[in-house]
Amino acid sequence: MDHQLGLPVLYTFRRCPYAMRARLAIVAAGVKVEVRELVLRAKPAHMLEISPKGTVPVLWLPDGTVIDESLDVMRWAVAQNFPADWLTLNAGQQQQRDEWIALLDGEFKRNLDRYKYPHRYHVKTDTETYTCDPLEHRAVCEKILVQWNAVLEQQGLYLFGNKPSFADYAILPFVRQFRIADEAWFDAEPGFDALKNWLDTFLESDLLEQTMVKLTPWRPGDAPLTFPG
Ligand SMILES: N[C@@H](CCC(=O)N[C@@H](CS)C(=O)NCC(=O)O)C(=O)O
Repeated sequence: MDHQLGLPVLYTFRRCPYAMRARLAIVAAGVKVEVRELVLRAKPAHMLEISPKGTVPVLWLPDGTVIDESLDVMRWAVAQNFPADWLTLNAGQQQQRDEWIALLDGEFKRNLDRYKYPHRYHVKTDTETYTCDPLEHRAVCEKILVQWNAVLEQQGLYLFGNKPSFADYAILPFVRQFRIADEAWFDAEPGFDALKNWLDTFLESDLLEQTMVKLTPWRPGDAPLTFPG
């Protein structure tokens, strides 16, 4: 189970937006890790041992430190080597970044889940019946996206101007997921031009391609794999 390559070990799941933001920062920073892809319904015992809450991503450093929040993995990666093409944010921008990420991880994600998987939120008991309406939740996400669209109209390609930053890559995997929930609707929706341009730039990027490499789920005893490969 140990660090055979002397590299940090990353437990990850390809399509998870939290794991994606961690991998985006790792690739952008030019850092190498040993990667262990998993399936959520069969998490490796070792991952659960070091991080009992059982969410991905989990980064396990050679000194035994465990980092099991995606934003902390991003922070760790950029602290190793700040990505050359990312914008360094001033104090005001950092505050704005933190507010946007809190909005994304809170209200946006809560409503995104109810838009994508309404059946998980229906309640039917003897005393209560609640049917989750996905379109109500889509509308909440849409209002938030309207705000970011307005920012992007002002700023250019990215949230803080023409260079990407931590905020863009913390947020974009979730906007991608929002689009995937109903691509035809999203693509036809008027008034999102700046946001669509931001998302398209991301979807077409080499960075995303490297981040989304397909891996076979890891099993104990497998030969270690590096990421990026
Ligand atoms: N706050 C955590 C959330 C991570 C998270 O919820 N990841 C999901 C996958 S997208 C997960 O592992 N869920 C556990 C499960 O579905 O069993 C973070 O930012 O790292």
